[in-house]
Amino acid sequence: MSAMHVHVVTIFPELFASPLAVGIVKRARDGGLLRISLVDLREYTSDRHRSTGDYPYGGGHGMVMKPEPIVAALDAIAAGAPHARRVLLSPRGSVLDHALVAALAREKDLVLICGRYEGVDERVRTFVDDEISIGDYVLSGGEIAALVLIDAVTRLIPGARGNVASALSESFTSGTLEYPQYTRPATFRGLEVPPVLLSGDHTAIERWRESEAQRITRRVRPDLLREPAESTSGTLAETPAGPAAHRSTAAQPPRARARNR
Ligand code: 9D3
Repeated sequence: MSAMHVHVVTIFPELFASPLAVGIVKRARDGGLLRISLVDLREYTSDRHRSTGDYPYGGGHGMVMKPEPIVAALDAIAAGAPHARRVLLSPRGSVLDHALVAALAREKDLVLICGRYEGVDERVRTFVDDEISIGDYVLSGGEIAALVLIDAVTRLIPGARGNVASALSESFTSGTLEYPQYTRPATFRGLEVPPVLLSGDHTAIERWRESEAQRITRRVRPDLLREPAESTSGTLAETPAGPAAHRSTAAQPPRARARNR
């Protein structure tokens, strides 16, 4: 099994060190299941000031990411990984969910492009396969979103966690939230562990866990119980033509568009 290779294009490579040096991600890297290459976007600038952003045509506040350094970095990565799936992290993307994480986890090479400033030049989208957001709130850039994506994808790489059975039993594959869990002591500050969990009756325990999971999901996330989560294999909503058009995710059935908001 050859390692999955994630290439991260960013102006802040130093931001990635500690999150990728602990836990399951560290284990996957140390075990040769995951390789991460941090690509400093400034290395692909050509002007004296190593600029990665510029003022917006038409006016407006803030700066826009210049297209040349990003596409130069993509070209350099493509020299070694011509089939890499290119993902732009952006608030305009489709929202990351388990189905999309699972699809990404099947790739050999991923390129994650982290935007900064007020966004990236629109023409960059011609060179990417997917545009992904991690939720409807504003971040300062794509880096933390890229870390979220790497973390979630790594958990699904075969062998990254002890066994594959736990991957299948994980929440969001099952369609409900998790049941309540307890460990010792049996009484903590007057709070008791539910007696059924101490009963040794494994059938009763299983029934209790299922009903608790249902009750909690109904209260917190009723949307998870209504529609079964649908597969999202691709997310590039616009630009059906261009260099990305031949890729597996470019052509989408109309229903995929609905997830793009
Ligand atoms: C005025 C419109 N703003 C969009 C909501 C501008 C803007 C704000 C922040 C453009 C880019 C950013 C930086 N955010 C990301 O790069 C980003 C992000 C996010 O902000 N939320 C959720 N997911 C992501 S993935 C990348």
